[in-house]
This record gives sequence, structure tokens and C-alpha cells, in this order.
Amino acid sequence: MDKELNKLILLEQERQNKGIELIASENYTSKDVREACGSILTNKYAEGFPGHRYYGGCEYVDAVENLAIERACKLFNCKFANVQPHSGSQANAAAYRALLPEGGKILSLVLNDGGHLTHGSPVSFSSHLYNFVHYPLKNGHLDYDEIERIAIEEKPNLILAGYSAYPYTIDFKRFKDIANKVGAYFMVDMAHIAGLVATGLHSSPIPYADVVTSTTHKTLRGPRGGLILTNNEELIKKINSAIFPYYQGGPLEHIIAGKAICFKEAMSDEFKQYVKQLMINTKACADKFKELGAKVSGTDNHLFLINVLDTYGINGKEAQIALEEIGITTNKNMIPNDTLSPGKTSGLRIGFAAVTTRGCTKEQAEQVAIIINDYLSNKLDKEKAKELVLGLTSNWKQIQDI
Ligand code: DSN
Repeated sequence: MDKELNKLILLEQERQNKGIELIASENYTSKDVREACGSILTNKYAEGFPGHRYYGGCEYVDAVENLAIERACKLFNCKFANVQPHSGSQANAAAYRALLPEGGKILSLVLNDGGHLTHGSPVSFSSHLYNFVHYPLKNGHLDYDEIERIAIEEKPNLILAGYSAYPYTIDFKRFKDIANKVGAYFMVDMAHIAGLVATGLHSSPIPYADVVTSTTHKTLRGPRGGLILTNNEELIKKINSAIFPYYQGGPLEHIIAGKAICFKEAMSDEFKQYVKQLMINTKACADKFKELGAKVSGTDNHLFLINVLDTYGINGKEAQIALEEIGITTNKNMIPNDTLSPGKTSGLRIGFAAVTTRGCTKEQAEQVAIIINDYLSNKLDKEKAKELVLGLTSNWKQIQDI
């Protein structure tokens, strides 16, 4: 391979191997997924959908894409899937287009409380094409009575659930009841919890939502990409034409092949055990922080939030930078009722999807809390902290062997 580039890939591999990866949206794919994504399928143009392509020579990529669609439908127990979105953002854009006209009203979570950019941020296409109104969290939790009150007042065309930094279970049935009451569509962006939903460790939005969007690379542990699911035959037609030709061009059939492998892997007992361990580790780390006196959210899933400003007297950006210096990767995150800007934040978001794939145990998850707590409260010097991090990661699987 190109030596200059290969050197950079090996440096990134070393960073991933030596570090403790706590960004809640990251994970490590299997070798099979990586091989599919690096395969000759990248050579093929296949604009359109299986059986209806703009170019010839699509016999095998049709079979690849059909396999991915069949497996996605089986995994999530739904009727229709579009596996072409390049990311969760494109999936959301296509879902909105399928569900409502430009200017339509969408009710979503207040962004600083844990929503995603495509859920109405002023810097995203979403707020320019649609009219967003928001519901807040109450003491860090969804407040369904308040969501219902706002829905009745605002009469949105679409109610949106599914978040980037919400550590608790979501009651999809309650959302659907509210949507029914005001005559709105209901959509779920399950990107963060897709792996939990796939294994039944979080209830599924499929029986309740008109459309479900997701990414495939977070807790689902597949290649970087998006996914759209629905049980509605009319909506899948609109979704397909919103993906191609409206928003995207040629699909990435090599990535779609990686998605097909990921969906199969997610049906295995091994994957269910992985998600169970992921949730055990996340809770163990959050509980240990609490025991150490830190201000943390609870957790029912794969992530939690820590208020580093109140706990250690530094903002999220400073905490993120300090932890990176010892080989722990996190991201600064707004917390409910944050008094700082999104560039600084009072919090960090912490997740265990990636390190659990490498073999992190409950005891090691607790040790991670101790290292972070002691380092951020200046009880542990930088060199000793780095040593402790390497002590943990050298015992875990090397990411190229996963
Ligand atoms: N950037 C992702 C996350 O970190 O949650 C959301 O797309």
C-alpha cells in the first residue's frame, strides 16, 4: 500500500489499541465487516435499487443489497428497509422528506438536552427546511405529560424520539399514543440504541413508529453508515426516492455488504452477550463515579453523562483535552440545563460500546471511573495515569484482531 498513507493508518491503529475509547457513538467492527468494506464492490456504480438500476452489470450487487435488506428486516422484525443512506443524517433527511412537506412542523427534544444536529439545530439543513418546536427534559428524564401538552398546543406534523445523549429507556408506546392524539406521524432515530434494540435489551420502536432511522456503526457495531426501516409500503416508496435520486447518488455497495455482515452478526448469541456486558459495564462505571462523589446521570443503556464542571471545577472541553493526554478519548457534551456553550459544555458523555468489544470487564469499567476521577481531581499524576491506561488496554483485544 501507499507507504505515506499506510503509516497514517498504522498510527491510527496504534492510537486505537493504546487508548481507552469512551466516545459513546464509536465501536470496533469485525474483520469480516472491514474486509467487505475494503472489497472490490467499491468499483461498481449501481444508482437505483435492486432490479431497477440505471446501469448494467448489477446482478451481484443487487444480490448483495437484497441480502442486506432481508437481514435488516429479519433483525428488526419489520417489512421494509433502505440500506443506502451514507449516514444517519442522510437517513433523517430522507425520512423527513417522505413524511412531510417542506415547512412542516416537527416536535423534537431540546437540542442541548441530548438531541442530534439533524433534529432541528440552526447549523443543520433540518431547521432550514422544517419548522422545529421542542420538548425539554425534566430532571434529566423525558416528561411524557409535558410532551403531550406541547404536542396538543403545537399540533406538529411529526413527533421525533431518539437521542444522542439520553441515558434512559424510551417509552415508544407512550410517544405513539401522543402522536395519535394529535394526528402526527411518529419517527424514531434509534442510532445510539440500535444494538440494544436488535438484541431485545431495549424495547423496539418498530411496532409504534411510522419510520425508524439508524446508523449502523454505533452499538450495532457495523460499518459507518445509515439505515431506514418502516412497515408502511407507501412510505418506503417515498423514502427510496428521497434517498435516490433526491439526496444521494450511487450507493456504496461495499459498505452495504458490510452492513449485511453486521446485521447477521447482530443476530448471534455472542452479540447479545456483548450488549448485556456493555450495559453492565456502563452502569458499573456510572455507579463507581457516584460512589466517588461525582455528579453523574443514571443509566439504563450504553452511556451516561458526568457534570465535570460541578465535580472537578473544569469544563467539558478542558476535561476532554486532559483525558486525551492520558489516552482516554471522550467528548464534551451539553448536560440538561447547561449554563455553558456547546463549545465548552459542563459535561462529558461516556459510553462503553467500544471498550466492551475489546473485552472490558465490569471491574475494569469501575477502574476506568477511578482513573478518570483521580486524574481530574489531581490525585493522580499524568505519567502514572498513562501507565494505568496502558495496563488496561494491553490486556484487551487488539482492534485488528476483532
Ligand atoms: N456524532 C454522533 C454521536 O456522537 O452521537 C451522532 O451522529
